Amino acid sequence: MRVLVTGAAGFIGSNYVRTLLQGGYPGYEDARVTVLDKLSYAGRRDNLPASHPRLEFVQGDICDLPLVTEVADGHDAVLHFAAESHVDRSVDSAAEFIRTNVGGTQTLLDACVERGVERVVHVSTDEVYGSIAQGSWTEEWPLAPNSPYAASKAASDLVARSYWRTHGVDLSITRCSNNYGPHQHPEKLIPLFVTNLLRGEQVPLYGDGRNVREWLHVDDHCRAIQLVLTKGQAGETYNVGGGNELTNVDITRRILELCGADWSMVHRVADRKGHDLRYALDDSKIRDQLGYEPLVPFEQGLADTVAWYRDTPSWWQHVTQERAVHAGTALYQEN
Ligand code: NAD
Ligand code: TDX
Repeated sequence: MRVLVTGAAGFIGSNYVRTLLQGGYPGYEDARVTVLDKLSYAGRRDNLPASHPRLEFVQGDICDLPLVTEVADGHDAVLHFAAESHVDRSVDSAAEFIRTNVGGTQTLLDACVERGVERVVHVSTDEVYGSIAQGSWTEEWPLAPNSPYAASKAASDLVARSYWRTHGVDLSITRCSNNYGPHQHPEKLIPLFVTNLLRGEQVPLYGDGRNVREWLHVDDHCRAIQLVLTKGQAGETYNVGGGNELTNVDITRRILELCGADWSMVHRVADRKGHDLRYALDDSKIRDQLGYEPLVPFEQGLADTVAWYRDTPSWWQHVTQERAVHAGTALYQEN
């Protein structure tokens, strides 16, 4: 078994590959992995083992058709994580999101068709459904993305679906809620707040902080992706949720407590443009059909994540310095 994993120098893909190489997915203990990653600002080679007998790392762009076609050759399955993933950056500038998330997905799938890859999982997000005031989204819910990031992911989902319908690619799509865990770039809420507090700095809470997100540990997301890879049906989409629904004020309080800080460390800043109020998934399909259930208790997962950032400053210190250059733009304007 040979698996090609795109974007696995990033947060979620690297978690998947590390677990796979550690023998964490039954039946895949001997699987060989090729990682294709551009190493954008979000990708880090050191998120993966420096060398491993079952790992090959290729630095390259999923939009580069000759390269992707060559790399795809001989693989049984493709797991497609590579994307521009941060909403605020897409508000600043959308072009790279459309290029990578839409064009890159189309290019990758052309390569899969050309090289006869047998199985593809396209990793997507709950944000494609928009925002929901009450209740939760099933997979049949209409797509109504609000940010350029979410729109680019929705477009890529439709491109992916079309390669199943048109070219007969055995492809499934996953749509997961907000992930948290180690190795997440400090531009996202949890690692940003934790690393700011560890440096004795305030945390920037957008707007009134009443926006709701459903937080799922990255280990649970990756196990769900493995289930979809091995048991999912072609042409089907699977929501992956079951995390904890919390307002941003609630999660901020928990992070403050774990970092030994209080509310005086919160800096209210201008709201994100087009800020989605609430995400909530109905994930009964993957539970009932594939036997998924999240295993990491939220309190434990969050405490472990804070501990990882506390114990691994060498991983994030230089990244937060880069972010400081970005701060001072519209992203962190005061109310
Ligand atoms: P990330 O930003 O941490 O990692 C993205 C990776 O893709 C990086 O290693 C980057 O170098 C690589 N990449 C970017 N552009 C590329 C290109 N053109 N060619 C090759 N590689 C490229 O993202 P993440 O949080 O790990 O998210 C992974 C996937 O999961 C994305 O598709 C995202 O939409 C989806 N997702 C994320 C979350 C979340 O909470 N983070 C939730 C649901 C779904
Ligand atoms: O500094 C901040 N202050 C703040 O209040 C940041 C970075 C975020 N927020 C708010 C905005 C959101 O309501 O916190 C919430 C979470 O923000 P992000 O961590 O940026 O995540 P979100 O926008 O919800 O999107 C995430 O989940 C779905 C991922 O980044 C996406 O890749 C994934 O698809």
